Amino acid sequence: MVEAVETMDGWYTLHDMRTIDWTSWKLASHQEREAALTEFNKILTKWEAVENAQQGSHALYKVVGQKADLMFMLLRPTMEELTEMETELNKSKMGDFLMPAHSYVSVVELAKYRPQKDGVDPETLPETQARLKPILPKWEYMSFYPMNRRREGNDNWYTLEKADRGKLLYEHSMTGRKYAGKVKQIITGSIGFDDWEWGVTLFAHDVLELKKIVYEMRFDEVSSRYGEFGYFFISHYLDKEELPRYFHV
Ligand code: 76R
Repeated sequence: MVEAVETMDGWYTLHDMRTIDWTSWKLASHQEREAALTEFNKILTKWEAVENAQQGSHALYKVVGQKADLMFMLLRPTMEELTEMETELNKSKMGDFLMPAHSYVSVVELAKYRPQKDGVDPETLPETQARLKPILPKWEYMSFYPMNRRREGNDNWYTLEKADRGKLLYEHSMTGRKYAGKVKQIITGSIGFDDWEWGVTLFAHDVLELKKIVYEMRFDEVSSRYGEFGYFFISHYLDKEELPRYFHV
């Protein structure tokens, strides 16, 4: 039996994708639409206060293509809070127009593959804590996709020795570093929570960098031999101030 890897787990994460019921929205009265927007704005302002107090984070993106219209990425210290946020949204007036398109539940994850330095548990370091409880960068573009590690014949991630997995992930991280400042990644673990093993959330200023990093990583052994990928949501940032224009009909 090979040794598992210890994970460091941070904030719980919900990717909540919605399709807007534009037909109902257009049929609603001007007053109803205004009231829905005002209340929605209030909810977002409340979430901003939580983020400013570093008790969670959130971001709202517009999905390109027909998979959804909006993608909320929500992070909180407990899973219960995520349910509360989802329910609050559903009960709000705007909720009447936000049809579920997809969702993904996970938790921010870092793996302890690297040997401990000077006997210091990396989880106690402030930089680790900041990565486990990330304030989302709100860069222009966000891509979300789930993935698995393969277990097929000779390509079985889960029968590899821990040191070998660590080496492959180290090589992978070297590819990642080339994109410093261009792509920010948040890896969330979803084993036991959702249908795939990890969620990958990438942020970029230039959307093409998202294609470039994912393509380049396909050639890293950890992806070429052991990576299995789900579906992709590609989206661009929706600022709170932009909401009246976005919802204007
Ligand atoms: O501890 C660390 O975070 C640094 C080393 C590192 C690990 C352990 C690292 C660095 N990653 C790690 C783990 Mn990653 N990552 C992905 C994807 O599309 C694809 O091919 C893969 C999707 C991207 C784009 C990406 C980016 N990484 C993981 C894991 C968990 C593995 C496990 O336990 O089996 C997954 C699923 C995963 C996937 N990774 C980096 C990046 C980038 C940009 C870095 C460099 C970060 C930096 O050092 O600044």
